Amino acid sequence: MGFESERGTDGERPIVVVSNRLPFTVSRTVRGLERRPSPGGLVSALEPVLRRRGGTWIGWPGISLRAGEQIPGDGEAYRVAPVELSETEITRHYHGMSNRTLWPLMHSFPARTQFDKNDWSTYAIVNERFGDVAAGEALDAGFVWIHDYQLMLTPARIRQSLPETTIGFFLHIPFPPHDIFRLLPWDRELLRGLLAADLIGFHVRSYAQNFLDCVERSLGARVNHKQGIVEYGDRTTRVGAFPIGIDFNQFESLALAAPVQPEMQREQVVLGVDRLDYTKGIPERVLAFERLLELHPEHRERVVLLQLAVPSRSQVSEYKELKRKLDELVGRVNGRFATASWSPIRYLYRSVDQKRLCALYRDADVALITPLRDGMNLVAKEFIACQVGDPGVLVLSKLAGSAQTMREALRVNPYDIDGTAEALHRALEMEEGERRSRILALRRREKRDDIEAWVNSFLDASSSDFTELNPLGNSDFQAWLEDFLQGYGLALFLDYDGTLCNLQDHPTLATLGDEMRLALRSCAERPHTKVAVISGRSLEDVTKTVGEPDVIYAGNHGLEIAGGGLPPFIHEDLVHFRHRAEDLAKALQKLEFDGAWTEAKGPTLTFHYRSVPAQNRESLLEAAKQTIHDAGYQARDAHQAVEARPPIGWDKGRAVLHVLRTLYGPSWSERVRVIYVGDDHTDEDAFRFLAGLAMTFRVGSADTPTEATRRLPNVDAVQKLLEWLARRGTADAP
Ligand code: ADQ
Repeated sequence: MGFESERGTDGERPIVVVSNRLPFTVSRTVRGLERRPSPGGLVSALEPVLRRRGGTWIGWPGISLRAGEQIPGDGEAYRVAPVELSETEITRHYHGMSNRTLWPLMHSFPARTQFDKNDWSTYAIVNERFGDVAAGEALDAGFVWIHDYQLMLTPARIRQSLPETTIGFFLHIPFPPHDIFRLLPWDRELLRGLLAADLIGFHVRSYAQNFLDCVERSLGARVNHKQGIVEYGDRTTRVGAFPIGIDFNQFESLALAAPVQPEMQREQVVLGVDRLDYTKGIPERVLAFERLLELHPEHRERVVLLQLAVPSRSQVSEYKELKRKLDELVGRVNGRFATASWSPIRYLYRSVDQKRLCALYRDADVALITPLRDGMNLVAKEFIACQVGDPGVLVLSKLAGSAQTMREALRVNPYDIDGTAEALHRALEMEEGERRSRILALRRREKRDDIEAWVNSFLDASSSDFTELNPLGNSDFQAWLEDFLQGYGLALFLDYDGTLCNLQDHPTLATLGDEMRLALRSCAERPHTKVAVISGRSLEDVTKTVGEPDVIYAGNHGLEIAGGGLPPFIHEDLVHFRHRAEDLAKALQKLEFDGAWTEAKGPTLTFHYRSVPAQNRESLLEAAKQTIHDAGYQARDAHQAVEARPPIGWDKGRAVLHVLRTLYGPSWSERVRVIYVGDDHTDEDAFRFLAGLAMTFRVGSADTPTEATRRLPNVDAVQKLLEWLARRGTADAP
């Protein structure tokens, strides 16, 4: 993983940036709408890039706009497209799913995580809205860049309308290990949402590895861990580490220009700068500072901890609680050690303007940055850029992403209060030579790997060629199935259209290829192996179309079964529907305009509208569904068709179980393993029903959700699987 940092040929093309917030907050005043810059790492990272390249920034403006209200312009070189959110949506999407569920979970705080189904559904709706606005803006742009955990389903939404556009996603917070991520009831949906992107970036390698683990273990995707490539269904996504940087030169020049801060000259200053967030480890930091004063009394009256905390997410109760706790803690430590002329902790609960911040960074003796978990942490980098005078010391939590590259910092475990106190002591005592060596090395790296380098490396990776995974083949099947099958017989269930042959305009055109036929036959001829083809076609049709002698056939989605030595089966309720089916066929035939036609399959029917012009489809479909309902049938959407099925509690899953019990008796699971391969929603019935009972494969596009264990990209992959199954364990097997 990690990508070459050559500039791409289209390095300066406009881009569409999508993030939860616009790069400013809009407020309504007596003078009308006003905008002020939003705080946070992301904005300072991306705004200069958009200004230079042009494009659109899509995000929530911070208030509900009234009809006709326009966001005031700023003469900027890029467009702004606001996404409107209602109060409830803000509560559920932002405060709820984003900040009460994903934020703590992704930072590995499962005990702080709340799960709420309504928050989740609003999250999905809001993500779709962002996706729709983005798709509208992205028609001309070559690249859409989506940011962060509030928008993990947005790539999939954009992909629905823009199949060819390059989509990148960057996660600014950690991606936790599989054991934590899978606590989310919606983990698979989020992973699928992300995999619609072409490129997914994380700050550091370990987050990328965690993600790869999750898609492999929870979705059954094919993964090359070393190269960071994921193949899921018919799509390939690249995954890599892109450690974010800062605008180094800007911080450096602000530090050079800022006047001396008199309050920084009296004592040695230990500086903490954070959003007030429980992930930042601020109480632990205060405790470590207290321990320093206990263990090394020589620092009393000589050192102060200056802690700046920007108010953040103050509506969420966890944050209110943190504020209260911190006020109390600071009060206690100050009460314990303060003297007439000295107070150990100066705590400012507010935002500080950038010039002053840079002066404080420059004049601080130590930056004490101790998050319990942090995606990257830009404060550490800003401090380094501002070291233009007497060099200070960076004490940095090893649980921040930035610690992965900033190895010359004194790295601490923030949970280890004594250890942090000792590191702080060492920092305060460090000689100038050592300080300078460490700072110089840190500065060199941060200057080189600045924000521009970050943006370029991500954009270059998005437009560069890459090696695809080796084609799906025997080694994959071996890894997935060998242990599963070992010592058992095999019952193999296969859908027909879209699984054993490609979908065609008319069912009569869908014939079995020679090689597929051979593979199917070889499987059926293997000892201890049963093959069944289970289709929506009528039993007669599928039996004739496939025409292999040793195979079991199930027609009408399993309502009728025969062949392969099995006693013929017809679902007992079907007798009630024969006549109704004939009447329904006549009623549907009356709707056969514009090339629509009815396929009568005995107890079930399919109304095909593939050749109907798009503009006439909706009304025709509605009429067909109504006709089906009126006849007492159930209407279900199929490939360019609608199916009419009798309302019998039966589906392909139940049909599979019937076959297994008839062939092997009630303890069938002691004798055979079951594999089911299918490509549509009627197979999803089987995937759901057979969960835990079978290994299931969904064929085709990665965009449709599936309950199957794994995916196969296309019909060719099904053929390869059958070939492997047929040869498995024999002399000519690989
Ligand atoms: P944040 O959690 O917001 O970002 P961080 O990377 O530290 O964390 O950025 C905070 C920003 O706010 C810095 O630019 C800092 O200067 C500013 N700031 C903090 N306190 C301030 C104060 N009192 N006054 C003024 N400014 C203040 C998320 C992830 C991080 C990741 C970034 C970027 O949580 O891990 O590094 O995105 O990807």
